[in-house]
Amino acid sequence: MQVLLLLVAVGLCWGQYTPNTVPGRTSLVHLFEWRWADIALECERYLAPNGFGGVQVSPPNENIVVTNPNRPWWERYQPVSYRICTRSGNEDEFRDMVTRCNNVGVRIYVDAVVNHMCSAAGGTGTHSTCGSYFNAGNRDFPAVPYSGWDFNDGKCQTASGDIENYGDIYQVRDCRLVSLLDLALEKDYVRSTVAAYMNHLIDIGVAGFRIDAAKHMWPGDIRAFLDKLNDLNTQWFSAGTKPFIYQEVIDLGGEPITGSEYFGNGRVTEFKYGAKLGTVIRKWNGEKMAYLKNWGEGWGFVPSDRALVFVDNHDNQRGHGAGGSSILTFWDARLYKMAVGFMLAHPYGVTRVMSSFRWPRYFVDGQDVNDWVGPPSNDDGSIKPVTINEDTTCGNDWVCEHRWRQIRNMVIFRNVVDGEPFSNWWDNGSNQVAFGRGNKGFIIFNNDDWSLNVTLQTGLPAGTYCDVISGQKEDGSCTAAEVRVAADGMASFLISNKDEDAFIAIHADAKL
Ligand code: AAO
Repeated sequence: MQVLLLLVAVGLCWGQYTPNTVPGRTSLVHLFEWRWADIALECERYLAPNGFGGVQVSPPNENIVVTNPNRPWWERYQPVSYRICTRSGNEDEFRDMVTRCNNVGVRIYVDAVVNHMCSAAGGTGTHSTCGSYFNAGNRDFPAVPYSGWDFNDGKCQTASGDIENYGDIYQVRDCRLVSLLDLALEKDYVRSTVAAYMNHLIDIGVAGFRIDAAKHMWPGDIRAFLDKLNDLNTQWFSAGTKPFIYQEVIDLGGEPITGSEYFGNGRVTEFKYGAKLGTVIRKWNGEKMAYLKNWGEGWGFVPSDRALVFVDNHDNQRGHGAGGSSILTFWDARLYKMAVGFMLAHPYGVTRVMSSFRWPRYFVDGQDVNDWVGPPSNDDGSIKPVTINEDTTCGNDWVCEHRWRQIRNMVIFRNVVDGEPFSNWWDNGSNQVAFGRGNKGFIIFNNDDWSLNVTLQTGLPAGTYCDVISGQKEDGSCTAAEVRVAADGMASFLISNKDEDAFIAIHADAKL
């Protein structure tokens, strides 16, 4: 018992499992490919006032410039150095963003691409976002510096030098992921260099890291560089706080490498979550929302306190990575809002909301041939700013799902019900389901092809509540549907299957 308590205490101090958000804020948003200047503004004008906990930013370190195809989004996953210098902005702009976001209580999480450098076929020259010279063929990255000694070429046993079989754990860790030069993280020099890069970001004030391609690194090697990390900057975090760590490990089952191998380092991305939720909401494979009663560990997911979850991410929204065609995205807005609403209402995991840019999706034989298209940009390749329309949506082809009323209000819902138990589950045996979060919130979905008309126990105190999906409470009155909860907690719900949004959510702060 004492040992257990000690472990719990140590775990709390490590903090790599907790997102280090300010109290009462729970969700992260991935502002994919945004400029630092726009993120700083968004923290102040939108994320803080609406209770967002933090932002996952695109990789901030210098990357290769790819011109064939023309400036794909994925060039940012091919590092050339650890200088803070990308299409999103330079180090001054990055610092300004971190400071301004932290000052309004919104945290910044960096996507750390430390498994590899650019492709073996990356060529040589100064075609990098800051003009640093490199020679991929010679494994020479003087701006770090890394040289031939620092890569796994000698260790990988495949003929191509690339990962050829995900069933072989040695290939997956020691060979090149899609030809990306694989760093030798067993070397103390490489570990220290990676840690120095991350410490630079920690000192600037970031709250944690997404560890890209964690599956392709040995868990012990990740541990080794994490052990070298500083505590977070005490200008915004209490002394002794460790960075939040979530590792990108795609484990859909069926491969020898599992997410659980990485629990010692921090959380892991639970890819089953979005893949399964998409299947259920699409009603594929005979799935029904009624089956969501034991959502979470009951579906074979990692423990809730080790999971980082999302409906879609920057890869699987365009057919990269894993998850397949069941993944819901902004392209399927009606179902997407339901899925994100369910995720944000449900207590499982730390939740991340996706915020995308629109691209000219074009399918040929079921494959999106434009899956590479980069962020909205000008002719010179610079990323276009995120403009804000009068109706609060975004311009310049930024989708801004996080600004959709239904999604933004569910981010607030999750904050209001934080710590409350999953309660009062109801289902009709089909695709009409409802559940509460203690006496703080209640949500009900109709994903059947007929109307829902039911009276249920909400667990909420008596009163009139404003539905935060069809509208919200503004200046004490409700812009949308109202729900009357009786003295015994019961309330009646009517949801047509033809409604624009076939779900209703109410919570303590939406009481009139
Ligand atoms: C680009 C080009 C490549 C070129 C390369 C170098 O597309 O053709 O060779 O440059 O010139 C991103 C892009 C890549 C891009 C790369 C570098 O997505 O297209 O390559 O930047 O510019 C694996 C990894 C996972 C990775 C994912 C994309 O495990 O870590 O692939 N995600 C991260 C980032 C991602 C980034 C990188 C890593 C690299 O989020 O944006 O790449 O920094 C299986 C495995 C998965 C594996 C997938 C895809 O999944 O389990 O681990 O993900 O395959 O290869 C079923 C199975 C499921 C399986 C899936 C697909 O669903 O259940 O397990 O099928 O087969």
